Amino acid sequence: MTITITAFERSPDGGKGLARDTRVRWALEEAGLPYEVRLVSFRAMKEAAHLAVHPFGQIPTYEEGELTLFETGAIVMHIAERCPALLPVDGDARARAITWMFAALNTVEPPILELVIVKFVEGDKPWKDERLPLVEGRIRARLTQLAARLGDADWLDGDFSAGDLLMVSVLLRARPSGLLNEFPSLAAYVARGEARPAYQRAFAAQLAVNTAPLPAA
Ligand code: GTB
Repeated sequence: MTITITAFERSPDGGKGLARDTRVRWALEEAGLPYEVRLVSFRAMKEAAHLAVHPFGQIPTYEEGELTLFETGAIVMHIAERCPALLPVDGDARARAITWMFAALNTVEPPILELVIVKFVEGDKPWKDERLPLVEGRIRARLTQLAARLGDADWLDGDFSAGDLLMVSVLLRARPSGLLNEFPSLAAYVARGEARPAYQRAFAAQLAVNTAPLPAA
C-alpha cells in the first residue's frame, strides 16, 4: 500500500528542514519505507479536502490505504512500530523510547515554540522585550536538564530510537536562536542525528521541494 504524506508546497523556512514533515520523512527513511508526498499550499490546507484529512488544517498527514493520520508524534509512532531500529522489541526499552518521544514533544518543544511565537508572531507587541528573556530562560533550564541526562552518551537510552529522532528534530528548532550551541553536548547530539544517512535523505528530499521552481499559476 502506498504511503502518502503531506508537506508545505513552500516551507516558510525555505528548506532548512524545520517544518514537521521532515520528522516524518526521517522516520520513513529510517524504516526503509517508500513514500510519496502531496504538497499543499497554505490556502489548500484550510480547504475541505485537506480538512477531511487534518482537522486543524495543517501538515504533515499520513495516508496508507484506509488509514489516515495527523499529528507528527502519532505518525512517527505508527512508523516506528514497524521498525525495531526506531522502537526496540524489548518491552522496557520500547517504553523508555516512547517516554523520550513524549518528552521531546511535551516537555522540550513547548518552550522552544514559545520562542518562535515571541520572536515572529508577537514580534511587534509591546511585551516582546520583557517576555523574550523569560522564554529563553525556560529553554536554557530544559536544555541544562537534558544535557545532564544525556551526559556523554551518544543517544538518550542506549541505541538510537524514535525518541532521539523527535528530540533531535525539536532541538533543531532551537538552533537558529543560538541557544542550542550554548550546550556543546546537545549540539553534538543533534549533529549525530543529522549525520545519519536517513536524516540526510529526508533533508535532501524536503530541500528539493523547497528550492524547485513553483508551477505557474
Ligand atoms: N501538533 C502538530 C503536529 O505535530 O503535527 C502541529 C502541526 C503543525 O504545526 N504544522 C505546521 C502547519 O501546518 C507546519 S510545521 N502550519 C500551518 C498552519 O497551521 O496553518 C510547523 C513549522 C512551520 C514553519 C517552520 N519554519 O518555517 O521554520 C517550522 C515549523
